Amino acid sequence: MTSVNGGYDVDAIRRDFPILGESVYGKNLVYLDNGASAQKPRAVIDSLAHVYEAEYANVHRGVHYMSQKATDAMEAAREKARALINAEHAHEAIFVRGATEGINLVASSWGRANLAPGDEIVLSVMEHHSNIVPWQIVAEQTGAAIRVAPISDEGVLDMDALEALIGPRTRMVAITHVSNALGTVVPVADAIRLARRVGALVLLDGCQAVPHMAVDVRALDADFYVFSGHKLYGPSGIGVLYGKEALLKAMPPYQGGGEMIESVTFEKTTYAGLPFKFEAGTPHIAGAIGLGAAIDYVTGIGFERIAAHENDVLDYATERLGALNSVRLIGTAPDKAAIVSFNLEDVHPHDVGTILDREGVAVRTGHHCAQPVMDRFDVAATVRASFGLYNTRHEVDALVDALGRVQEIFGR
Ligand code: C6P
Repeated sequence: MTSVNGGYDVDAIRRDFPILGESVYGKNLVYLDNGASAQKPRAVIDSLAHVYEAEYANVHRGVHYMSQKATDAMEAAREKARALINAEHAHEAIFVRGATEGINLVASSWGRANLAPGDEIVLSVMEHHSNIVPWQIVAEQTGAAIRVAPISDEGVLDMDALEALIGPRTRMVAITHVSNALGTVVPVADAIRLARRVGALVLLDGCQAVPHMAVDVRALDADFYVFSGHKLYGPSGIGVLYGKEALLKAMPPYQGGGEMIESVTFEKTTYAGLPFKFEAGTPHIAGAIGLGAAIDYVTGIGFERIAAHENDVLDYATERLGALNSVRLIGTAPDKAAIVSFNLEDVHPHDVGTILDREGVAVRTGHHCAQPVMDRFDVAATVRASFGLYNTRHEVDALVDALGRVQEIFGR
């Protein structure tokens, strides 16, 4: 079952992921919940074990050998994160717990320092709650207002409406690069051009983009970009906030504590430089190093090949699901990445998910932390299959067969 994509050997790739050999309820695991979190290749698992076996101590503090070794390994991982998104400087890559913390950091630090009553933050309808709620909190604290750009029935961002919303009061445009609920790829470069006309900043939520495509923050001219390690085949509890150096330098710290200071007295405390100013406390050392291993893994395969493979699986899934009369696809944008959301007639998505699970097929059901998207399509929830670099057409067949089982049970 080798893919036809330039020698992309999906069987060999699958063997890199031990968990894919597991069975659930006596069936082969068909893991189609990568949008929630991706599985880990042996290289990442080994790197975590290696940290604790051979190079663990606290970082940036000790003069001793092990501390030095752990520090070097963590800083090497930061350099890998820099290269992954083509940032100019490694110190523009701040290690955070994940995309959620990255957005909260910007909303809180930049937002409280720069927003005033009358200022506007522009979001889109298809944001994850992580890119809505932090802005609502800072809007409440500063008197700024939130404006929301609509999407079409296909789930495409309405660029005319976005253009009309971005005006002289806009200070920040915070939008997703790829929608987690719909799979839509947003033309973020165009959105950034619109923001530039009025001097507004742009934060891109790259959580669902970074695992599927090459990202170049400099070519995009993004001001801030966030992603989570666990969706990129790395550990959970670690992610990256990219910010342009000048912006990060001007921002006040988000949290205070060890590691982020230059000197502390009760009279006056001065802060460390980048990236440490934003990394208070002992970081997720092994997580950062494991994320570096994950970055090596995906870049070793290459995003062009990953995208070609995943798009083939996505097209096949769209075709097979679209051919079922009982299926309503939700999110049919022409440009999509690795996600297919749908409902099955009047069967509740949770019932669908539960039956699929008994067939060994793992999908996510619910509102996907994107309730405004559910409201937009007038549904309470959807079933979402989200693909990764190891999924196959054969697994799409398993999903479709399992949906047949749902229809049997519900007498459809
Ligand atoms: N979406 C999903 O099943 P964290 O939890 O911080 O790693 O990522 C938050 C987040 C932010 N933006 C987007 C676009 C996301 O998809 C997510 C996480 C998962 O869709 C879990 S809710």
